[in-house]
Amino acid sequence: MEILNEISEKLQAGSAPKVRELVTKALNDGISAKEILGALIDGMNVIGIKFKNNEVYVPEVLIAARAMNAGLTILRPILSETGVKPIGKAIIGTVAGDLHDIGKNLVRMMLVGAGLEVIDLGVDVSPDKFVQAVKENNPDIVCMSALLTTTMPGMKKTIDALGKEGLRDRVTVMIGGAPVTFNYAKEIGADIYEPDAASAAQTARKVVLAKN
Ligand code: B1M
Repeated sequence: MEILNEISEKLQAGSAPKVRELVTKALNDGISAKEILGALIDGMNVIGIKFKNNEVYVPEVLIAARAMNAGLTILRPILSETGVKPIGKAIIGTVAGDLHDIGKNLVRMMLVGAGLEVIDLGVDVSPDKFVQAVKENNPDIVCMSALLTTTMPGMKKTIDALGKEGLRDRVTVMIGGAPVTFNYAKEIGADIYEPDAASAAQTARKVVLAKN
């Protein structure tokens, strides 16, 4: 669909107002929020490849990320629509030292869409902060996101910190993010690895329904 290509292109060009306008138009034209989300992710992927190849630099990536967030803000209420009482609780955050939050925000939205109450701790979340949030909120699931190979160890540190405080058995730990793998999850003692936001939400729903 032409408009989906246009959304992807405007995101790559970093035009938040245009992305906002086109996302609204696409919704009004009856295109599903899921398809529009696909176009936004496609655009961000192109930026990711260009960033890797030094064809674009941090400022361009930041303005593309801002345009992505402009689109996501419009899709959020639709993707999160449930209208029912939460089936369980999750806390989510990007681990210490890591400021990437687009994927984490997507997972958060999809979790809400899957019927969970979500407490978002934001980015650069230390193991202590995760532990404190588990003590305060008693969630069913702790969700951690990492986009840098250098920050992935923060996931293990958080799992270890939960263990130290005697909280590990109370929560299911789910991890994800571009460099994270199933094997890494196994290695550090996480319960679940999911590669994308939709699978993360589906699995979280299954887990909390089985628990509650
Ligand atoms: Co960053 N960055 N970045 N960056 N950045 C990457 C990750 C990188 C792969 C780019 C590259 O070199 N090709 C590279 C990491 C290399 C590595 O570690 N191996 C990199 C680097 C190096 C850096 C800096 C160090 C650059 C610098 O300053 N020299 C720096 C670090 C800053 C820091 O965090 N301390 C940095 C900075 C930035 C920006 C600030 C400019 C910006 C972030 C803006 C923001 O998030 N608000 C940025 C961006 C945007 C990217 C890329 C281009 C795109 C990431 C993204 O948002 N993707 C990225 C390249 C890439 O990934 N192709 C790159 C879209 C998003 C939807 O996907 O987050 O993967 P993603 O989420 C997916 C899945 O992974 C999954 O679901 C989502 C989709 O369904 N998922 C989960 C995510 N979390 C999950 C949790 C789950 C389950 C699934 O369960 C709990």
